[in-house]
Amino acid sequence: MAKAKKPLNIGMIGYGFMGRAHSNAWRKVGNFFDLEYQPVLKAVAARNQGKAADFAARWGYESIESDWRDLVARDDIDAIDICVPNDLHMEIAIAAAKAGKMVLCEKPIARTTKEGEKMVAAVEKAGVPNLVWYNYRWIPAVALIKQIVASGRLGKIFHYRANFLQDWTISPDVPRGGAGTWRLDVEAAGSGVTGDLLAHCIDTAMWINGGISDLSAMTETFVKKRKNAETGKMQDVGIDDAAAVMCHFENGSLGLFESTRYARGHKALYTLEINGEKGSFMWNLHDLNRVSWFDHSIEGQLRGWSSILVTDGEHPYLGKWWVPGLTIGYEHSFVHAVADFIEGLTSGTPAAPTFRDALETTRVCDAIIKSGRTRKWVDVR
Ligand code: SOE
Repeated sequence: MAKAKKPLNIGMIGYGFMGRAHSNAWRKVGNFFDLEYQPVLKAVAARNQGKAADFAARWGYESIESDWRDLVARDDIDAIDICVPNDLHMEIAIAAAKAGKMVLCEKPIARTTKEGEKMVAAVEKAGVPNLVWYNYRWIPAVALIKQIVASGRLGKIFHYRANFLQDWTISPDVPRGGAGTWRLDVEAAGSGVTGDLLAHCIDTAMWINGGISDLSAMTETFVKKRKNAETGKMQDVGIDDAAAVMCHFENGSLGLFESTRYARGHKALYTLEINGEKGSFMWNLHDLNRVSWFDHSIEGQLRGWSSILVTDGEHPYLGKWWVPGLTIGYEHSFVHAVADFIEGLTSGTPAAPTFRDALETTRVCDAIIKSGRTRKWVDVR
């Protein structure tokens, strides 16, 4: 008979796109991974009671709260999952840590490095487990790249490049503020594509290729005024619509990054490539189960790019799913995040990225915004 699992009571704050992605992960993880703890969807907090009740009914939360503070104060909650706009991350995370809760926070950790530093201090002072949901790390093909690069198989690394391209804000009618479109409100988001999209590329890049020392960035705001979703009045736009960055990594390699919401035709195209002395990898989100691999050690005539379908039991996480050859999707990255987080509770080795790890990404994002404004190279530290 399967061993009884300890409950891990989850308090979710927010019910948007990420609230759904995380709730799905909390629900599924125990069906596929053998873990000491079983997540229990205890409560969801949101200001709109009707929407919170609908969300709770759909995803199986036992109860609802209208104020996140009441959720944080509850004795029956072990972990707080923050799925609300960036301007609320700091206050909630600090309150949750003070209440002794584990804290999981949507990316980016905060609007600025300063806010992120306070969050890191709070969770570390309280000694509570913490995680930031940079979900693309948990795509098996990306995790495979990380493993092989870490093994030294690529030799010296020369280049890392990544793009994250979308096109959903081209229309000047998209408002500033509101559900989903809070990403266009600099007060709520902190920055535009830099914190929202480029942050994913930076997180994966530093995970695979190490820290970034200095950078030079070009940022642009194509639509300068948008309607405020609440007041209906036209307002200046404070976010970056597009960003292009060149940087040095601490290992001596060069980085190139681009993100935009103005690449017509691209909905969510995240691509990455790493080139080393002995080999290279390429990956893109639209073919997320595949990795292209070039191995220079193979004899000349047979040498070339090969395409690995990352679905074998020996590939990261895949042994927990179906049988070799059967693919998985975007949502599985969140399930893997939860599996690693819970595994970390048992092993005592915290899953990454912790708040401290994710703070480094925000530090780089802040340097990008600064460089875009000043048109100068910026040291990250
Ligand atoms: C923006 O459209 C967005 O939803 C980001 O907020 C997510 O982090 C990214 O994974 C997909 O695009």
